[in-house]
Amino acid sequence: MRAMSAARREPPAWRLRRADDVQVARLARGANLPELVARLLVQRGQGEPAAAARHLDAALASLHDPALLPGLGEASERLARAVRDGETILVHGDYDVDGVCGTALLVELFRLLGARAVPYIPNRLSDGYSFGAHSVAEAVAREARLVVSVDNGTSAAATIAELAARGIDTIVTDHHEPPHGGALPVAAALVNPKLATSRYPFRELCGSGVAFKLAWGVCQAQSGARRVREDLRAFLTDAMAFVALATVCDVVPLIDENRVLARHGLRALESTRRAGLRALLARCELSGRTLCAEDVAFKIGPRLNAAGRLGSASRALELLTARDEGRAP
Ligand SMILES: [Mn+2]
Repeated sequence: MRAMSAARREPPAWRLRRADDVQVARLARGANLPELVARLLVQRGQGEPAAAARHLDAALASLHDPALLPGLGEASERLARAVRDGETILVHGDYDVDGVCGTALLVELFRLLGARAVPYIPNRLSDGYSFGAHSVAEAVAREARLVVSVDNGTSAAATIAELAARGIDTIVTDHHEPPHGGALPVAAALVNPKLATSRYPFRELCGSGVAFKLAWGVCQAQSGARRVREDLRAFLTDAMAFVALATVCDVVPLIDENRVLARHGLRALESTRRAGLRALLARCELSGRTLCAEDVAFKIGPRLNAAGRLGSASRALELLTARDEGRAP
């Protein structure tokens, strides 16, 4: 505490990133931008006119094709089979905002597609971190034939082998670095932009961002076209609210796709009709406001994380997915 109050008295020693003045002037003139904006863009590595325009527009059209993600084809084929055969799918998240938001997103999508999907968020205090024996016990108890991980699983080779030994397939969706020197899980699909084999153009998605790209790919497969059919399109647009929450709370850099997802997701959050999210916005005194990343980082995020810190992130999940005014606390 003493260190903090001392820091508050001393003015911060800002060290500004350098920007090439010639490049700044060229961008300002070429893109018709104020010099200050051009300088900020150059400092952030967005100094080329095309990159600067993409960054400023943050248009949905600049999102990368989900098919470029490794494992996406296998994952969406396995999911189609689960939907067709009425298998129970256990969506296995993690207890922070990223894990809970991605779990909410996938459970809702799978149910929309007619699948039997059940969420599972481990208890931080009794189950410990991520995948473990508790994951196998839960999958068996729920009679799941397929586990879909969110925001974890890349390092869970042993648990995923245990699941496979019981006839349960796993689709891993994750954004964590693969284990150094360790074996990757033998899974039905590994969807992670950080895999060594990945050709995906952007590595910095959060776990919910990866889950969103899987959801999009599944929606394309279900639509039988790259252009997603109208009801699924509405779902994806709305679900971007979850991705914005996770993108900001997981502190991934707000560049490239993350900026697009955060920007459009914040708009979706402002106008959400989900009772739980509306109650949460009201509690944060943000109803009817134009939301920014700071609102998520300092007001909404900590409230969602609190449930996980106290052990049970399932309550945060319940809040995110609540559609009934009476249920939303
Ligand atoms: Mn994460």
